[in-house]
Amino acid sequence: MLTLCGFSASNYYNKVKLALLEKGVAFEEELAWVGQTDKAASPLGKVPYLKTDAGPLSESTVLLEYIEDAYPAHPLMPADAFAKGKVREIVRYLELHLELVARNLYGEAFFGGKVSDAAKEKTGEQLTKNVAAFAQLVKFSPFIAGDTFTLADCAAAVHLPLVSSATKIIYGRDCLAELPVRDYLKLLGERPTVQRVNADRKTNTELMLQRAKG
Ligand SMILES: N[C@@H](CCC(=O)N[C@@H](CS)C(=O)NCC(=O)O)C(=O)O
Repeated sequence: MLTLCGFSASNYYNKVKLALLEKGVAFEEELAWVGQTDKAASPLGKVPYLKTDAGPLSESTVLLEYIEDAYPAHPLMPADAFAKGKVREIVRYLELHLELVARNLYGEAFFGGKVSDAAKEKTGEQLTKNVAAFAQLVKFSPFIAGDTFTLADCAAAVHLPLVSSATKIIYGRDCLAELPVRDYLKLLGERPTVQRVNADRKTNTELMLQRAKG
């Protein structure tokens, strides 16, 4: 049995949850807020982490690949080695070159903090460069890596909306505006799995905000 640990407001958590739902793999969810994680399971205290019969694993993309290897039915990866590499490439760009860079803005965009003008400028420059590179890789035909729903869509479904909204709030302009992200997310939103993830996210976000208020 698999237990996915973390909280449903987390986009990294939802990336893994979406893959499990898409594959139809049975799993349980265990609520673990940041600060209440099992350090033996996730040494950096980050969510998500996964408890498996063989032991725990951390890092969302490692979890995606583990689930793919352990449960090969309903594959979310192409069989061809090169096509698989292209899916991994998109996942990496999403995490490392879009999400992680845009995250510099989240303190001000979502959590009532302040980001310095210098940090905003540097982040903006990096995002402009990285989005142009990302645009060379993605297909949107209709899925992000081509005609089949893959792990790259699980990542895109959670990372792209946050990058869009953070840049809209901070710069007054969506850094992904040149890409057909809105239509793509609408298409993904027709999937019952994405609807479930989004519904749970809303409920859990309210809970998270209540907790923050004390
Ligand atoms: N590289 C990690 C990032 C996960 C991550 O940053 N999760 C956030 C919640 S959305 C978290 O646990 N933050 C607490 C921390 O970094 O200490 C992954 O892909 O799983």
